[in-house]
Amino acid sequence: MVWMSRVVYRKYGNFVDNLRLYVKGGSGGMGLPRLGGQGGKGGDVWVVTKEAVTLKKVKDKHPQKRILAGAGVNSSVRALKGDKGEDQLIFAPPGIVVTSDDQKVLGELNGVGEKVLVARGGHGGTFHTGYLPSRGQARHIRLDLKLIADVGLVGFPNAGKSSLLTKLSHAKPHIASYPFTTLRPELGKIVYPDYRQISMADLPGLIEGAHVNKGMGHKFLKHVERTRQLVFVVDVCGFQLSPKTPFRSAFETVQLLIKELELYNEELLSKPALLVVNKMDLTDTELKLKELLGQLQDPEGFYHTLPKDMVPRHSVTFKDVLPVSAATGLGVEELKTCIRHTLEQEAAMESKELCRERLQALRVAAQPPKLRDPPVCADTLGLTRNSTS
Ligand SMILES: Nc1nc2c(ncn2[C@@H]2O[C@H](COP(=O)(O)OP(=O)(O)OP(=O)(O)O)[C@@H](O)[C@H]2O)c(=O)[nH]1
Ligand SMILES: [Mg+2]
Repeated sequence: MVWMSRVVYRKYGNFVDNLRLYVKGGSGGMGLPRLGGQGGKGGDVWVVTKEAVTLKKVKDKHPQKRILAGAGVNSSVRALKGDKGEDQLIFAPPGIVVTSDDQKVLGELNGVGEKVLVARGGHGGTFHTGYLPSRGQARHIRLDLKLIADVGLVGFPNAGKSSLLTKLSHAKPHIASYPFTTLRPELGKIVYPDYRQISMADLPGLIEGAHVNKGMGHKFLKHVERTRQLVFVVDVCGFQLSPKTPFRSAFETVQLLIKELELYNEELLSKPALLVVNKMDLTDTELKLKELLGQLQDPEGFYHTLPKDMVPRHSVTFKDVLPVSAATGLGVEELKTCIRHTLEQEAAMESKELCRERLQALRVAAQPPKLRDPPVCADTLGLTRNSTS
């Protein structure tokens, strides 16, 4: 057991999903009062996204976690205008959020080649500054990695999330019969016969009390914040972490998952969600499934089995409930189709909404300018409403 926990620690230790760095722009160069020379500007520090980079690599490249851009060159008789100091580029993986220590979001970099300025270089000395340069901006920044997947798998440990990902995609996550096999998010791609691809993220299992730091799934929930669909995976036979913890039925695990998501960020519950009831190859599962479906019809009627503080404030209406078996492949094709269908439905709704918004904006823009000005704002609203009705 000791050996196993060491392996587990080593594997987890390799995954870095956030990093705090000290960044400083270069100081400007001195001006030359005698000849009116201007010092060079200090170099800037940028975060730039690049393929095949991980935060672990960034950490290894900058063990001191200090990144300083070059100073601007002083003005001299040979070169009255000093050269700019060297910029520093921090290469990071796409899907990164850059924040400052005061929680201000400096940028969200989703695609390859996007960049954000994190520390500005100081100005070179000029006539206006008495030929004295200014210092570069210095601060701490935080890089937070959020995987960009279309679909996120959420479930208790051992529910079969990784087994499902293996069945649906070419990903090869580790699968085992003990809880917390998955220790870091894994990405897989579902490829359809017409070559349409949908990416899916398998996350470490959540447990009851994850919001108070039990287990480790909670800290990974940020990775589902950007997914467009959630797939809840539950073991039809229920879950028990250890003999000391209560047994939870499939219905209870669904509710506890909803509660944990709610406690993390209520907005997650507004995403379209599917419920996968796994391990349908085991015996007596039809009966258990029937019971679960009945309970889901009227969840409030069964809340009394949950601890009071774990009763969800919101109920989730699943787009579909799919009985599957990751072991035998039962229902896996239906799940594949359903995931795609739900995503496409959502995309169609989003584009309709977008069209409506653009049309609205066009109509407002077409109004005579006087009506669009702030003092007659209420009228404008009135007119806009009339024009849509
Ligand atoms: N009988 C049966 N066993 C399954 C099925 N799906 C998964 N299992 C088994 O359940 C155990 C857990 O499967 P995993 O895929 O590792 O579960 P997980 O949800 O990824 O678990 P964590 O990574 O710990 O959160 C393994 O022993 C699997 O072989 C299924 O459909 N039927
Ligand atoms: Mg797993």
